[in-house]
Amino acid sequence: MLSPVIEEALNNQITVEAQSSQIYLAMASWAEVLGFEGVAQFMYAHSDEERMHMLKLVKFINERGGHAKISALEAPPTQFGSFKEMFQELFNHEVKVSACINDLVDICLTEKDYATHNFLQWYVSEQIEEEALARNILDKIKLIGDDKGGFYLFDNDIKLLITAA
Ligand code: OFO
Repeated sequence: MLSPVIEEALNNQITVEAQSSQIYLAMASWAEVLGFEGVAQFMYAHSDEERMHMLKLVKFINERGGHAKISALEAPPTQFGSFKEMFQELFNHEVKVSACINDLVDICLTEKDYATHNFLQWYVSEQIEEEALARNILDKIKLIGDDKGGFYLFDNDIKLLITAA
């Protein structure tokens, strides 16, 4: 059984994951309109992954006798400046999500909810991977600079980084 404090904290995380999915979907659409098919595919896949993170929470809350609540989301931006800015925003966003997960883990320890603590370890590992991936992509973009040919190759190569959700 979930305590009301844990249930509320997990419900807040549902919104965080859903919001991430929404932001990445907006990024995918922006990249697609600009004709960057690889970046668009990568971001569509990333958006799906975040939805999967959200669903995992929904199932967990309901299985543990709570009620997963689905709330309204903020509209994400429609323009992201440059790809460097877009990936910087993605990285910053993932850092914020990691902080939310860490806070959640902390609440579990205070509440002595070791089952939820155990469940959240998957998210802790996922955040390490996602931050590393975003940092890696940003480093590549910084290397490319204004080189259009480099960007063409990058758009092609980024498809290789798509992981199965
Ligand atoms: Fe990339 O954030 Fe989910 O967990």
